[in-house]
Amino acid sequence: MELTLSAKIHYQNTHFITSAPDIRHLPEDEGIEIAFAGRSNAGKSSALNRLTNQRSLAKTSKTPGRTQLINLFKVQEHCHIVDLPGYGFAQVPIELKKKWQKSLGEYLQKRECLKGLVVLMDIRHPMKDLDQQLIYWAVECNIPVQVLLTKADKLKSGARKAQLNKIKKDALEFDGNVAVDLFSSLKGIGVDQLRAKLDTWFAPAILALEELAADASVSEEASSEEDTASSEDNAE
Ligand SMILES: Nc1nc2c(ncn2[C@@H]2O[C@H](COP(=O)(O)OP(=O)(O)OP(=O)(O)O)[C@@H](O)[C@H]2O)c(=O)[nH]1
Ligand SMILES: [Mg+2]
Repeated sequence: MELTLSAKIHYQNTHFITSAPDIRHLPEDEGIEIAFAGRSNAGKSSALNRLTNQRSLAKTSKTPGRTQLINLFKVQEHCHIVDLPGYGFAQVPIELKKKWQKSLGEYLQKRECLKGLVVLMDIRHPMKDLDQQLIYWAVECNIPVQVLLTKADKLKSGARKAQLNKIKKDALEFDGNVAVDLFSSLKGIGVDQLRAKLDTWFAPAILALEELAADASVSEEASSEEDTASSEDNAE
């Protein structure tokens, strides 16, 4: 079931919280977290900046492997986004690669608050081994996946559609909750759709907060009624 929100999430309010060298150093496992993952240079940081309408919330770079730390951002109370370090960067020593793969697997399996994974792939080089591995892990852990075919502006409209259809078909192989969409940070393609998807993933946290607020105002009303009743009693 998809939840709809009465209150809008303002992605432009997103702000940086902390950088962690590995998942053990992330803050408390609470609320709802959505992770952005993908190969180095796939366009993760650019997508985050576009999503939040901020020029330099996440650092972008022409040199692959720029984001080496796990960066945590807060969208609003109990709603977080994580920018994971890019994988598949050729110049990284094999030992480091293995260590990172291990901790990525651990993060997906153990982080209870992780409720959605956005996997970004350059539309011209999608579904590499590590992309597939990551999606398999997420499906196994029942985490919904949104694949974004980034830099869609690099292909002409016909080739773009053909690639989207091909990858949508490939994604059926995972036999899980795996959606595929086009994306371009440069041209703004797919941005509203991405916000709508994140809204549905964040919805349980927002609804829980709304319920808490409603409960608080009901109990406040009840106590003010009691106050009025007792002052009437006193007046008698
Ligand atoms: N044409 C085009 N270029 C893009 C787009 N998104 C990102 N780029 C370029 O791709 C390069 C890498 O973008 P980043 O957003 O830094 O990629 P990243 O996935 O965060 O990279 P790492 O942090 O190194 O893993 C930069 O030169 C961006 O300007 C896009 O939508 N269209
Ligand atoms: Mg980055």
